[in-house]
Amino acid sequence: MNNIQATLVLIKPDGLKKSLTGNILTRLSETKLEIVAAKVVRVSRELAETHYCHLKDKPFFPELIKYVQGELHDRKKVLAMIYWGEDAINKVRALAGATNPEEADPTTIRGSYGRITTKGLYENVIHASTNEEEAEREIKLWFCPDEVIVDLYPTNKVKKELSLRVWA
Ligand code: IDP
Ligand code: MG
Repeated sequence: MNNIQATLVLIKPDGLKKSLTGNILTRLSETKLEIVAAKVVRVSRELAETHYCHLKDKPFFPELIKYVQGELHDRKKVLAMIYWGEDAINKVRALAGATNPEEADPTTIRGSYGRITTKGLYENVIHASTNEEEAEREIKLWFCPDEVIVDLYPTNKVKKELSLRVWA
């Protein structure tokens, strides 16, 4: 009981291109989890490759990197969010459905909206962390501590001389 977790959710470029953001957020709201961070991200190659580093030896890796960077959908962005609350990781994974959209239960997000491309890539509209270790790695990769409204992991304070862009 009381297994409070955080999980990274990405609405991938196909989800954005298909105008599924509203539907997906509505589905995710069934979990009663809280959104504690959200932003639109233009995904660099480095971010894409680091996020999917566990798949770097797979034949579909180059296509996967293009996919998450939005090069297959002319939508060079993803919506990145952190969902937080009781059993967040499994709750979101259950709603997302299986990795292969053809094997995913048709009532899940991937089962409803995903497809397999002619090149064999699973376009499955959403990413969700699979376990606590992966969630921590991914959240730290996609978000800085100050972008999250709750304290998830220990932080350090560093003094840096920064050159920031501000509104003119
Ligand atoms: P997950 O997204 O369900 O956690 P992962 O194994 O982490 O699945 O794979 C990351 C992404 O790579 C998947 O969401 C999907 O877009 C793609 N992918 C995974 N396995 C395959 C495959 O066997 N063929 C084609 N694409 C795949
Ligand atoms: Mg995964």
